[in-house]
Amino acid sequence: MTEFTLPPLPYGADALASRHMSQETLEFHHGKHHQNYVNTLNKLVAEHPEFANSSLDEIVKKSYNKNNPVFNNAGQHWNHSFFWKSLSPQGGKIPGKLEKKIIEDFGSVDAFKEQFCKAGASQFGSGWAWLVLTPQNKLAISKTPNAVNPMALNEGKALLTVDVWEHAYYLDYQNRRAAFLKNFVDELANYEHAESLLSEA
Ligand code: MN3
Repeated sequence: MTEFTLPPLPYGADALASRHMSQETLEFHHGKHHQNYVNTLNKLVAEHPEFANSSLDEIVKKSYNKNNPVFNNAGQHWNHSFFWKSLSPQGGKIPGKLEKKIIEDFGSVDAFKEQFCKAGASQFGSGWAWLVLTPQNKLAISKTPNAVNPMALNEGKALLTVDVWEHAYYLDYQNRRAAFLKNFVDELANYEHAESLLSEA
């Protein structure tokens, strides 16, 4: 049977503190919240043999709108694993190829950042904002509630995400989600990783 594990952070827990995501936030978010989704997913998969021996991607797709407890934990495991890769201690710098595509599809880098932040700010309650490459090969912004992601919705390939649930920012920003999102696009976002996914597509 597939046993899912918590992926280690791709940087130290204190590596983003100078970019306004504290060690305490990362330790709780990764070590407690994400670990809990992994543990619950393993327990649920053991109880639902139809998901045994499936990859995480397959479980996300098969359980969406079919088995909410499995989907919620599989989706959150997928989304958080992707979120850690969407952050970087050298974040905020947009490499050339991605910048060119952003300007083509949004008009300007500022317009992209504005739309991305607006999506995150307007997601009521918990959820995610995404930069996606659509099947038509266009960049697009998406927002999803709770554990939902672009793969479950068949919206295209996720390039970048930010968690807008309060546990992602409350210790550092209290209720100021807009300030957290602005800091994400300017200081934290791993655009190098987004560009590498764009190149693979
Ligand atoms: Mn979270």
